[in-house]
Amino acid sequence: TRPIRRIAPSSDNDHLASIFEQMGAIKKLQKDTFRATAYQKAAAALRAHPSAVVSGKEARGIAGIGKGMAERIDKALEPPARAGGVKCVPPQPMREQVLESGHLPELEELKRDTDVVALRELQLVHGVGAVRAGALIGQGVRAFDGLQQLRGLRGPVSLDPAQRIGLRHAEEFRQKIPRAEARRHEEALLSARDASLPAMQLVVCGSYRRGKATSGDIDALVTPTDGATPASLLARWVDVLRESGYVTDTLAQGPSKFMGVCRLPDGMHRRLDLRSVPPEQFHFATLYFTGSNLLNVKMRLRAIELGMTLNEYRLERKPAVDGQEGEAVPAGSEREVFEALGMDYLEPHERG
Ligand code: DCP
Ligand code: MG
Ligand code: MN
Repeated sequence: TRPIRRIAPSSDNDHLASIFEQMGAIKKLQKDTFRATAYQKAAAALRAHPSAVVSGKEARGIAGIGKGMAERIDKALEPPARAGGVKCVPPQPMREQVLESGHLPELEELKRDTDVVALRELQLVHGVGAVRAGALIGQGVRAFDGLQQLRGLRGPVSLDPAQRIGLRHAEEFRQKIPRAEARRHEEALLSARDASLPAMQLVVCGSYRRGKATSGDIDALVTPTDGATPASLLARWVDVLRESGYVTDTLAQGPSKFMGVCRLPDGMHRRLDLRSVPPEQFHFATLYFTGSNLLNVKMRLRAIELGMTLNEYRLERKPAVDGQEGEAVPAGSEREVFEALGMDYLEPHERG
């Protein structure tokens, strides 16, 4: 009973889509069916779109995104006004952060509504998104009490296995990982690597690599150094970590991505994200997986200005003829990616 949900091939617009799903769910709760539908359509269009949308103008070209939604996309992509930064692009594990950081002003206002508070609480359960949370509220499940209710609930409310795991660890997942603990996760991962898979490069990325005092989860990137495929490496790596008791649950697993739960022998359950890439993508993936989200958005925009495309896999020049493959710009380090974009290099702790 392990691989649970398939990971969609492109999650580039997840952040925008979930903001719109939030709005859709809220409008539905408020019986504003017309707007609810518009938001849901826009969210679905964004999820189906194969590449990261970086402006409202660009989004206008997508079926299902009209002028109003395009304006909201621009607002949602705006860098945060407050210094010291709320994140621009919310990460997946805790959907709460979508609400916490959405600078869509309408969303900010709505947050005070009691149903919306409930919507947010329920989404603390990993895997419970706006749609499911809205349905639960419709059944009278509310706020944090809702979590307790949910545990005993039978019948019409069904939770999939990943949602059950999220629910089981909900209180622990709410708590940030202190840096000292994150460092011990890094040590544990490195020694498991040394003992079992020495032909693997490993770097702990995310907020930990950016030097943050606390982290929401542990993000680790691996690449084979012996010609193995990233997929076989990831499968073996997860097996090693599961056998040692470090990985306790799997939320979703694909060929290059693992989302699950881990814990140190004496520690709390923590969210763990693993990614495995081929060596030629390693520096692009390190850059992406280190973030911040906001820096990633900035760098992608900068690439577009220069007629290039940057993503977690590569940097390429736009092809002269549409439909042809773009010319890849190689990078032997993160620094070379910054250089190719004409940007000053930022050390990880300077990346926001
Ligand atoms: N990332 C991104 N866009 C997303 C999700 C993630 O660019 N929608 C990138 C940048 C993030 C990195 O992946 O820094 C890791 O994602 P996390 O969600 O784990 O975010 P952080 O590690 O930065 O913060 P946290 O401490 O909340 O985990
Ligand atoms: Mg993280
Ligand atoms: Mn993560």
